[in-house]
Amino acid sequence: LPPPPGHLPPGIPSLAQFHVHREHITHVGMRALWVFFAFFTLAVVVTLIMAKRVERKLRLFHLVTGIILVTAHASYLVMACGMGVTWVRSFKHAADGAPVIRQVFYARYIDWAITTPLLLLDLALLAGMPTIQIVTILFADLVMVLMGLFAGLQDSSERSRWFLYAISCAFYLYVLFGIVGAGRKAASLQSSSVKRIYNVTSGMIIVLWTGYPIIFALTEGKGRISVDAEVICYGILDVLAKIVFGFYLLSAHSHSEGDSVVLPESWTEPRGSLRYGAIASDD
Ligand code: RET
Repeated sequence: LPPPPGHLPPGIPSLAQFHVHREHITHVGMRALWVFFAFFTLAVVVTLIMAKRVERKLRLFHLVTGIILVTAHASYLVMACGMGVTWVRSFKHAADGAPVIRQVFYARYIDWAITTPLLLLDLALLAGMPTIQIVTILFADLVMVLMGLFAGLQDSSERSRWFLYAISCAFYLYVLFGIVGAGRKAASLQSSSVKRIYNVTSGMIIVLWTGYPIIFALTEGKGRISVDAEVICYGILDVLAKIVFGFYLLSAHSHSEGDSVVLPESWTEPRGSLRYGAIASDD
């Protein structure tokens, strides 16, 4: 046992100096994580059923949406099991002057690094954007998420945390300009139903995605809201930006006959029994 304060040898700091205030998730936030996990599990099952109902060559959006939902499902499972989380110093001080450390769920950034490019891919495929523009927007989005991750983990300097945040926001703006500029231009060449679906889905992205940097600024940035509230706010946005967005796209698109994205046969049909991968069987 450490000696009681006041009985320490000279030169040894008192234990009171090591006191830190911890902001962490409680049973409310943990329960919320399990509820979001259940939502995503259900959404994966519904997507599979919806995919089975259409021809294989029309399943591109089901595939992309399915991967997005499975990733979110896995990420909520990991977080609900108490993984993918770390302690990061917050730059504020508790009422008693003690430094504050806060739990940061970095697992969600791994989720976003996979799912946000795929959500943008959904939109880009709908609009029929040129490949080079799709690649540029997807990479800008990836940089946005990675810069955000390092902003969230940066705890040696508050200024550099905000600097990384600002860079991430700049990449986010680039993505938004891509959606309203190049994306809209490509969509304007498509049928009126695709144009309408593009307007709704791109509008959803602009409104919902903007919530994420706001929550970040209030939590990892300023430490204004609790870890539980953060989990619930991100969870609601995730459900809207992944499940509601995905199902709207799937149902609206499958009702607009005639202008569905059709996969090339080589993507959906077996490659023939004569070949093992790229090598012919008699080689
Ligand atoms: C961060 C912090 C740094 C600044 C910006 C951010 C943007 C995050 C976004 C996340 C979108 C997530 C989605 C998840 C899936 O459902 C990284 C929070 C700009 C836009 C759509």
